[in-house]
Amino acid sequence: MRILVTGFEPFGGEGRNPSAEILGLLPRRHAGLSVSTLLLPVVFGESARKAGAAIRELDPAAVLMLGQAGGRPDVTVERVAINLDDARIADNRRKKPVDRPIDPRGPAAYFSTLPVREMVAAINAAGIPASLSLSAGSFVCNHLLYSVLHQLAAGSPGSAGTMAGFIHLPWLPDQAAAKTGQASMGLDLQRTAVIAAIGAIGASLAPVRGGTR
Ligand code: PCA
Repeated sequence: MRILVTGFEPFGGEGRNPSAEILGLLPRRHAGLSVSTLLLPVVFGESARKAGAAIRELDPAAVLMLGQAGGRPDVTVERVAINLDDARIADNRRKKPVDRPIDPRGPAAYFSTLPVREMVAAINAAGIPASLSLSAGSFVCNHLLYSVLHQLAAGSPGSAGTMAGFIHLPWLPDQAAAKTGQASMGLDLQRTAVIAAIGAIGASLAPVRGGTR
């Protein structure tokens, strides 16, 4: 069985994004899962199309998307994606949609289909602050999560039963260094958190191991 882990390029004028840097630091296998990684552009539309193509090609059992949520003090496992693009800043192609549905015919929201509570528990058990989040925002991360869950719900070929969800990561210490009073977390802890979350996902898939994936 395979897990696809995605990360995002830096955006908003910053030089780093922990979600990009973690991709190269993950083990190739963990918790019974082969780990594939994909770096995505911080661009409405294009990010979702690239992820969708990789899901069709790889047919993973799970998709774990990662992004940076600067200012959050802990690792947040997102519970929900909403059908709304509403950008406060431009994406990396200068697109800045305001109050636009992602799909006018789509449902208002989707729940993550990953074992979110177990993921938080696994990260906490590794000694790292983490919590559930009720909003992935309305920028490219929410757009990607909604679009991937929408694609999977539509049962496009090669995606039957694939679970998907999102983790937002804090700023790295040097990103927060010049921003007075802002929270951050070192890359090594963030990496350990993501590996713990993959462990929880692998454990939740274990009962179906030996199936078609
Ligand atoms: N965070 C942004 C987009 C890319 C990223 O890493 C977000 O939270 O929408």
